Amino acid sequence: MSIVTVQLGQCGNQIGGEVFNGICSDGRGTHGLCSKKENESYYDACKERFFWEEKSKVPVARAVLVDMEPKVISQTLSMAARSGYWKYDDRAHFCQKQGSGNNWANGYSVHGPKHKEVIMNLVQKEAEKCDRLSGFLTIMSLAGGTGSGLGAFVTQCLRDAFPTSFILNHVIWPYGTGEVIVQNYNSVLTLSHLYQSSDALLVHENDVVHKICAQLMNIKQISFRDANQVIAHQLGSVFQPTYTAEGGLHYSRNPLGIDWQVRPPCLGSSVPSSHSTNKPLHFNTSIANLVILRGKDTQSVDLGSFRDPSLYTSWLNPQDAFNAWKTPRAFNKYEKSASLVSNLLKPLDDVVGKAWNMFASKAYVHQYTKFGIEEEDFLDSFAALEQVISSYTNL
Ligand SMILES: Nc1nc2c(ncn2[C@@H]2O[C@H](COP(=O)(O)OP(=O)(O)OP(=O)(O)O)[C@@H](O)[C@H]2O)c(=O)[nH]1
Ligand SMILES: [Mg+2]
Repeated sequence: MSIVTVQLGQCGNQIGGEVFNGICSDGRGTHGLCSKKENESYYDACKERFFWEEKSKVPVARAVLVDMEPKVISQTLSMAARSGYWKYDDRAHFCQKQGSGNNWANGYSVHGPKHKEVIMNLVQKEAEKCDRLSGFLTIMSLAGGTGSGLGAFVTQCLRDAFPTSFILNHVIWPYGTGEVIVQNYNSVLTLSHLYQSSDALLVHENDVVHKICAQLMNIKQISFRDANQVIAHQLGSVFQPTYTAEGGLHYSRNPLGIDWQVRPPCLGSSVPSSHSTNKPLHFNTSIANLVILRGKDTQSVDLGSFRDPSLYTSWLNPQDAFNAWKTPRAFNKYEKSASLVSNLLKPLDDVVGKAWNMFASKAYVHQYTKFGIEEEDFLDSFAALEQVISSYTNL
């Protein structure tokens, strides 16, 4: 099964490059713990999933790179080519001269419709190269203008063009004290739109990743590159091949095929009540947890505590809500590794609250109406996300 990745904006392209780098170096590596045959079958599955092979035999990423400015794309292309182990297709990128200026409306309402055809043609070409397409992975930030606005638009186009394919959106949550003044607006608009067309959102918070770099890795001057390597590592540990449930030497599990997220039954579009922060909210109930174990002794690990019914909402059987994927092939030279994918809500509540406070004084709203995003659109987005928060808190 293959995944087509769409990298959007500065953040999406920089992270995408690190993801393919990490996946390729993990895949190529050999591990003493595993037989040659096992390593080969792992690498074959990894290549089928993320790369196609040209005559030159250098794996080519199944990816489309999109940004409204050229710099990051050209850096990302040459970084890949320099590695010598994999590359991007020279024709699979699209850029313009000037970014979206951190304006979601510019990305969504201007650049989106204007460049829809060429972007979707590139995606179509990548999809046609897959014998078995398992779905799409988009990578973007929530706070800028291109990744978030154009990314939301492109996700809708993907949904229309590939109605039965799985769409997973990986999004970067901005730093709490961010660099972009309108980051909470952009985040609210993106999330509410993705919610309509995406099958699953996978989130990394920049603050959390920063903490990992500072406290666990002891990095003094933390760059985006450091953060992106942590993110790429975590994504790789989720997306690299694992055995199917039946066990045996079959790396055929579709990593996009699980029920990552349960949609609330309806998305209201009424005007939201003013955002209250003093009522106690409960964030700890899970809809689903996925644990991925790789390396030594995976069969003997006790995962019983993940099956505790009190972790999950009462209408779900913990047996269905919890998934464990295991494989003896070690990830990235770790003897053993474990990754957890779980649902999180707290940051959503914070971002919606901050955006709502800003919206109440109509700050910066004219920058959006200028490009055709009206106050009504903001209100619909707030209402949709309030509904999500309420559905999750009532689990
Ligand atoms: N983790 C991580 N975050 C990034 C990176 N680059 C930018 N960001 C975050 O992304 C947000 C800014 O969005 P960008 O991706 O730069 O914006 P863009 O999509 O290029 O949009 P425009 O520049 O407005 O056209 C901020 O929250 C940054 O912290 C990166 O390489 N890694
Ligand atoms: Mg940019």
